[in-house]
Amino acid sequence: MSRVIIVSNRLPVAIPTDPTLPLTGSAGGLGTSMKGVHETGDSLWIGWSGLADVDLSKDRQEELTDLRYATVPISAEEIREYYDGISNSLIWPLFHYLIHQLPYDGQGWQTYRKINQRFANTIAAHYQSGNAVWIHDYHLTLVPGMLRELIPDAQIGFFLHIPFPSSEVFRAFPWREEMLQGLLGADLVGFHTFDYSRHFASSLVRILGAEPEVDRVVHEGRTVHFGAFPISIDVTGFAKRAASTSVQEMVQKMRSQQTERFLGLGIDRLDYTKGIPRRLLAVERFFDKYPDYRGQFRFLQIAVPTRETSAAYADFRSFVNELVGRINSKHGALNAAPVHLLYRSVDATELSALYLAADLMMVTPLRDGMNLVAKEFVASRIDGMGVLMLSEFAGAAAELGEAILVNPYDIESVADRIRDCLQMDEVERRGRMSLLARRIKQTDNRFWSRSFLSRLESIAQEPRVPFCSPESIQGQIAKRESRKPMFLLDYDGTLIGIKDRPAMAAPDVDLVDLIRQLSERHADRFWIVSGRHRADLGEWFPDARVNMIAEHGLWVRHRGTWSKTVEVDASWTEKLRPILASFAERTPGSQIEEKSASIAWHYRMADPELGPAQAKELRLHLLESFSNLPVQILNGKMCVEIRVQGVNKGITARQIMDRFPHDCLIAAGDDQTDEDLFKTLPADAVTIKIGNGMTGANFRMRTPAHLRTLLRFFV
Ligand code: ADQ
Repeated sequence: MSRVIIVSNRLPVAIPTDPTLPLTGSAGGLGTSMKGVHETGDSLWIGWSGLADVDLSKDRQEELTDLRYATVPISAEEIREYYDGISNSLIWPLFHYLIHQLPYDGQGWQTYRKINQRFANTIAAHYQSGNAVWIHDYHLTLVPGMLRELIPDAQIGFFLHIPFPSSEVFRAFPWREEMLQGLLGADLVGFHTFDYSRHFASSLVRILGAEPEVDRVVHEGRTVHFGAFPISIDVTGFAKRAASTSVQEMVQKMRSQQTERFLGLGIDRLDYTKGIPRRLLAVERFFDKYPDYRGQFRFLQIAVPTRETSAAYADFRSFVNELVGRINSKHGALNAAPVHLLYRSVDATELSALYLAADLMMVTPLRDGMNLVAKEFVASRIDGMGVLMLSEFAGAAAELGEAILVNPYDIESVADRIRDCLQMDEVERRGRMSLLARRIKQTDNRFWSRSFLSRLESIAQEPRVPFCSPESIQGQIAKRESRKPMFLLDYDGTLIGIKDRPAMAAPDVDLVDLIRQLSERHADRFWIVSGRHRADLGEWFPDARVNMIAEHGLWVRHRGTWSKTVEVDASWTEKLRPILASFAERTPGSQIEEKSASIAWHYRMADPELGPAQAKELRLHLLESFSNLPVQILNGKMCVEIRVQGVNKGITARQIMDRFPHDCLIAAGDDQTDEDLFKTLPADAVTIKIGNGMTGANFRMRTPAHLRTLLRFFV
């Protein structure tokens, strides 16, 4: 595997301000999961040192370089805007669906942009050809796009550690287009679950008007892949640690000191997304409803303080304190408190011992990208015991279906589930835990990073057709010293932009003039090749010198005379008309268009997700019910067209090519029907795809305006 440049907001080490003190590890899901990649492979890790406005000593710098870390300096003021402001006060709550928590003054985007650019510049400075760059998380969403600008051929992966919210929520983000464009700079965008990936695709449709498939989208002439790569943990490491003497002794000690029969456990960063208050309210309700458990059950919450500079987090801490006080005074006794709260980090041994000592692990976030605590708990239960209660809103729920899944907002039901878990018989407990253990063993953290990186590498091997400028294509054609170029040009989306309604695509004065000049100059070698009805084309280009192929090849107009290329029976359109009419009725904004031997359903004006979904259904229905008809179903641009078999742009274009001598072929088109044409042309033809989308063409241009610039070289 090639050298990997790992990029995250923070380096995975805590660097003391005192240069004489040693580096220590830092807690957090990302660091733990990526450490393996860094320690075992050839990699460089780029991130902020964690120290604002501090110049690291020379020795410290050297120490970091030896560990293959490179730092990005960030000042205290920049941290306030980029990290506390945009990243943690805006993106974090929004992506966790806590939209009411967004600040009124969303300032700092300029700084977010500036720091992202600094990261991109630092990566570019360390980048060597063939490296894979793996950028992490919501602090750095613009970096893929910025790096793509600096190094167009770079292999760039991006992984989001938090949820990607529904497009209905994401659209509230003020810089939504810019963020999506930034992410699309990557070759591969990874999420924890398929749902997040689906939400991302839906935002691409609704916000950028893109046309993604289930796991990819063509953007700026590149295919950007996306999908689910559920993060995991070092499963064997946790199991080994759980079996160690030090952990086993600690568990014994904990158990011997425990006066209650059952221990419930919560381990989280003290973050408002983790559902700690509602979890405590559920514990309170549990004691209210089942008072026999007083003195029988103790709930221990370990909450490591986090983002302490933020006011939202400080207020949150005092709220949690109040709740614990209330529950303890209500359900406690002189010598016993049913809820125990520790604000601190625990070391690895303590963490494993706690996981093993707990009868019930409560992982009940309101939203969580994945939640590694749930997986760590399962990996630690080498005794096959313990019950995992898991929020439906944690990404981990998509994998850990044998846990007791709960809705953390339904406090009454969580209270009941606590009792169910404590009463669960040993057979069920062991059964569930063994299934969970099997599941996480198959996909540990090494599997996660390997599958992401190998996917990224395989994408890099795919052929790319990037956007070209008119000048560069002209340069290529000039090399052939052609005297008789032949032009085969599609109309809609190629010579003119796609319009909401087919009837609105009449040519502008400039285009009419350009076509006239090209037709005059190249005569029989200049052809418009369109799927349009011949009446439209004839009306728009009355000049008899303009040659054209209409209705996907069924009609040809040469020197002003229309002729049909083949006799076809189009009586089948009668059968299809009512079907298309019913889809048009059910899909507001869509409409039917009829031609001599085809019928089409256009959905450009329909809802951007409903239209494509209905199109899929229509295609399926047609395939299932009308497979005996002599027709072909075409996937046009925002349109499903059913046309007679044996007619296509390629077949007719071949006849034209054979008839009129030429020494170079130039063809351009924007949709699936033009791919038929590209396929039939010889390998040395200059084929040009206009816009995004998969293509077999050998060049790609951004818009019809770019193609027109190219054509002006030939008048
Ligand atoms: P986090 O929000 O940090 O991660 P999580 O996945 O639970 O959440 O990881 C927390 C890590 O910190 C775990 O390894 C846990 O053991 C450790 N930890 C938590 N509290 C601790 C304590 N008191 N003492 C010691 N260690 C403690 C983000 C996303 C998650 C996603 C991860 C990884 O929010 O949804 O799972 O990234 O992608």
